[in-house]
Amino acid sequence: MKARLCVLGLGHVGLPTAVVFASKGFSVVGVDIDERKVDLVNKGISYLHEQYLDEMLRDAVSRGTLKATTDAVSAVRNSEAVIIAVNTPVRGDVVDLSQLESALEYVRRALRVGSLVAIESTVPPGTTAGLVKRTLEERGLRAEEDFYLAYVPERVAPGRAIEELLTVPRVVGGVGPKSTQKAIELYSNVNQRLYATDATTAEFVKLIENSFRDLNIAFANLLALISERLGVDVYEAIKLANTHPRVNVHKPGPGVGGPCLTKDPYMLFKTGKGVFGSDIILLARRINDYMPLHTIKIIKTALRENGISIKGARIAILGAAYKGGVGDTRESPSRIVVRELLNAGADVIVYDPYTSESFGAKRVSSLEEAFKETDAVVVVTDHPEFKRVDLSGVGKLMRHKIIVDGRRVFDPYVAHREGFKYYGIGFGKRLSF
Ligand code: SAJ
Repeated sequence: MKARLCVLGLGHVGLPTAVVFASKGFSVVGVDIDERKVDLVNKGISYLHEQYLDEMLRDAVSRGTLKATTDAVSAVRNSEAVIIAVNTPVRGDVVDLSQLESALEYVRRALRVGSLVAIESTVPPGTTAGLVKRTLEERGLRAEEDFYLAYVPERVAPGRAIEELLTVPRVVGGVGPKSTQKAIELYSNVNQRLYATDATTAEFVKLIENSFRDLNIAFANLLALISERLGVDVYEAIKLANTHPRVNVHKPGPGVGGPCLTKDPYMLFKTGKGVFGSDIILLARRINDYMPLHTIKIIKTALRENGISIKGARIAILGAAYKGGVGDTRESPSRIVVRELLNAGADVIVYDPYTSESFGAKRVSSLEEAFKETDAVVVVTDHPEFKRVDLSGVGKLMRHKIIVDGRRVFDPYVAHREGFKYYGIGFGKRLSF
């Protein structure tokens, strides 16, 4: 018989995690303070847009392997393993661990002897071996003797959570060797590629991963700005640089969004504050935060060069989501682009096939409507649907054929051939209009 497992926090990480363990025969109880989420889960309905999640959730609930509740204490009391996947937001300089602390309070009260507690929420290095262990030991139980404690960072990208939970390697760091072993035993039921370490290293690894990506994208964005000055195409330059076997520059774009890359680097910065060179993390954040504003600059240049006043110009934004293929709009650069254009008096419309969010601008529900009578189309999100747009068709609908491509979803030369005035982030070449 597989262990009884409880997952505290039914968010973007917790819900797919609960479903995946339930699909492997565990008896899982998911806990959330949000009654709406609990009700939906118990009805077998997912509130997240995740591939495979709907069917797997329905199946787990109908087979009785997954239940949801708001009663954390009973759920913990009846479980041999507890996974904590609550939010740990960062606001300015402050890491808000209040949700983790309240989850720990329930666990502290109800933890069974011999149980495993695995933390998946992103936390400052040292938290599991420090605050978490201290809190759980308050009742007199000892980690490594009476219970086991490990940090197991989540690595799921929203939209591909199920697939990534099953296939992306995981790092498992216990507060001692027995805890690491117990956590490996649990997670090996859903994932075969597990790497053992200690809890603090695992916490550090999580911050390294997202900060590395943020720094790499910031470098790509810097190269885009330099390319515009040089008169070259940054995509071509990066593609060629990446033919070097030891180079892997990411893609530039109109900004970095989502809940992870916009937050975790600040946690790493705080951890390394005062260490020589740690400012590089903040500088990368600043570059990435600047990119939506740079996009506005390009839009303004495009309009000016074509004799169009931004006041009243009809501008279509393709994409509200923070990245391609998902409807998630958390920290999306699109919000900033829309806000700045509305402030400048433009008539802004937003089209996103994955979400109805439009950040206060008008929303349209088809590509045709987005292109119709517009002065400029701005690509903010690299949704696959945008890459398939037939430019010759939609071009006929526009008032002015101007494209500002933030994600290189269109080939500049094809657009040019179709009579568009093409502007792109990092596209410094001047195609003769
Ligand atoms: N982006 C670029 N250029 C790129 C890649 C991404 O501008 O070359 C932008 C995206 O458009 C998006 C933002 O960066 O706005 C973040 O997207 P993402 O695909 O890098 O990542 P997330 O935030 O969806 O998920 C990340 C992942 N981390 C890494 O790839 C190192 C995921 O594996 C983590 O589980 C997740 O953070 C998390 O929860 O921490």
